[in-house]
Amino acid sequence: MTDQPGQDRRSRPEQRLPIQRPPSEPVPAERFTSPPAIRTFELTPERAAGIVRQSGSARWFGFLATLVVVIFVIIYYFYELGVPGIPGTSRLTKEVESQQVLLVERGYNVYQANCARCHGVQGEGGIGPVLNDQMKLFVHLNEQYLRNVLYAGGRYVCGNDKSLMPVWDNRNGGPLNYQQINELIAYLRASKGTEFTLRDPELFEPEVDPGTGEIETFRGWRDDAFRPAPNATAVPACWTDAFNTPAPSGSPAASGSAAPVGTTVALSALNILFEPTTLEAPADAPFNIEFANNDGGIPHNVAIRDGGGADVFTGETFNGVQTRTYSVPSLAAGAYTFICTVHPNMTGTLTVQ
Ligand code: HEC
Ligand SMILES: [Cu+2]
Repeated sequence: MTDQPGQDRRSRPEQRLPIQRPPSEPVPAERFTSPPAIRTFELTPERAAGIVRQSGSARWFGFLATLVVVIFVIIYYFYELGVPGIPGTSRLTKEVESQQVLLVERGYNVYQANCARCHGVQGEGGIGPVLNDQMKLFVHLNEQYLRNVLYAGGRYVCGNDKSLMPVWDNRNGGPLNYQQINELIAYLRASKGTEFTLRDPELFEPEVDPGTGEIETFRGWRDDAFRPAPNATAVPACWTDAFNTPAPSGSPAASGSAAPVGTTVALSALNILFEPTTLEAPADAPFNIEFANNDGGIPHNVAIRDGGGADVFTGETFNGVQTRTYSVPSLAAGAYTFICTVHPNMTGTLTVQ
């Protein structure tokens, strides 16, 4: 560069606006379309590599997304239905079981409130027949039978229209609704192997034993492992038939036809109770019991047990109203109890002296 601009200015042609336009040329036809570089479909190697990379990761993404869904479905399947071969892993089964437990726990309260006074707190029997017998629970007391008995009342059992057991189902005029009947049946058939929580009948809160501070529990009656012996006699359809068979031979059972010898004591049964409940008899001498069953259509008998609970005499069971005289063999002095085999709640004391 020089510091003499004048010189410089002189040496160059002076440029002034407007600048002269260059001579116009005819425009090539191609200028009206996109340039050939854009119109070409060929891939550059970079672009091709980019596409390959992109679709590769898209495939991975799709594969992983599908995998997540598939794994979820499999896990959920096993979560709901349980892992094969591992018991207790199925959510659905657990749900069903907890529903069943709830039914049984409610059924316990329904039973204690309505049935225990006749059938015993543990189903051991009383005015009504025993219910906790394994042989009975095995087939006789099945769900449908229980439904029928509760619907029709005690007359369903032996056809006795004077049966002491009323109708329970409210579709037939009884006091229990459909749900309570289901709960009862669940309790009657509940397993011995399961421990259930005792709950307050109104609040349904677990009952706590005030002594130990622990939650009180109960168990069902039915033994899951029970199988009747091959030669076992089936439970008769009518429960009293089990008592009407004569006492086994060899036992000192008496029949009404034997001629009375020795002292005779009178005993009667009315409304599933003995009257009187205390008897006296002479020691070491045979005596007779004149037994009047005044309960129409209801079977009773008299059996005598010694202090240790062993049977010393079992009288024949017969339906009322009837009177029979039992001949009792001589007994040693002591205190005995007499019971009705049919109704375990019918008891009295016999003093032999
Ligand atoms: C008033 C006493 C009484 C009450 C309360 C009672 N029962 Fe009974 N139950 C009987 C008598 C008695 C029989 C026998 C039927 C007959 O032959 O008369 C019987 C029979 C039955 C039988 C049939 C037993 C068998 O061996 O076939 C079942 C089951 C039964 N009761 C369940 C119940 C249930 C469940 C309740 C509570 C809702 C209940 N009972 C309440 C007196 C009672
Ligand atoms: Cu009886």
